[in-house]
Amino acid sequence: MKTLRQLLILTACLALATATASAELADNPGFETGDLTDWSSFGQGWRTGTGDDAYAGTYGLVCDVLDSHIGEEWRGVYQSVPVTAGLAYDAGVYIRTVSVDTSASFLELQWLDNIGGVISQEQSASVTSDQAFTFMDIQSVTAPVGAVEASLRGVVQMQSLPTSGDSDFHVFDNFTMTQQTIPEPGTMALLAVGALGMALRRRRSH
Ligand SMILES: [Ca+2]
Ligand SMILES: [Ca+2]
Repeated sequence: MKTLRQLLILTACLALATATASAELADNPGFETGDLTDWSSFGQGWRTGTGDDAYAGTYGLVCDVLDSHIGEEWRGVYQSVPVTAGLAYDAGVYIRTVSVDTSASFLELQWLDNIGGVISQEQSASVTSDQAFTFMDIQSVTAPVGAVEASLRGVVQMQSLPTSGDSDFHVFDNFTMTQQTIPEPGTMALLAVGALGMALRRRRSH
């Protein structure tokens, strides 16, 4: 009976660890409010779209890069999520691009200290040509010493003004930011199997 109790406790721990791993830190990550609730933006061209502009749900976030956007090199959307220094995180977003010629987009994570200063930053690969919705990610990065928040950001860079009437479009949906668990669920499962094996062997030898 002791073995069964141990197994139940380990199973409960495992379930808890798994639940923690999947907790989404970002609010309104898929823009299903139909607007930029919980997000801030800089630069021109941001709006929500429907239909092909949604990877999931009804809405996605679009940045129009128009031939009228003179001098608007950098645009972005961002929100801050709480982090713990020393713990590892995964971040990502689905990006779709249409008619991209003179602009690029990527996912960015900025680690912020307790007065909002940027300690360091990480970026995904850059999208520089047209693609269907593709998961662009920053995997397994550790919050540095002093970090209390991460700014989760979708960034668009207009390298030069589009030629007349040839706008570029960058579409973002399903941002995600999650904390990796310590120990990871796989490790917990191995521990559980090991403990069960030892308990069974002990019982058999008696
Ligand atoms: Ca969505
Ligand atoms: Ca274009």
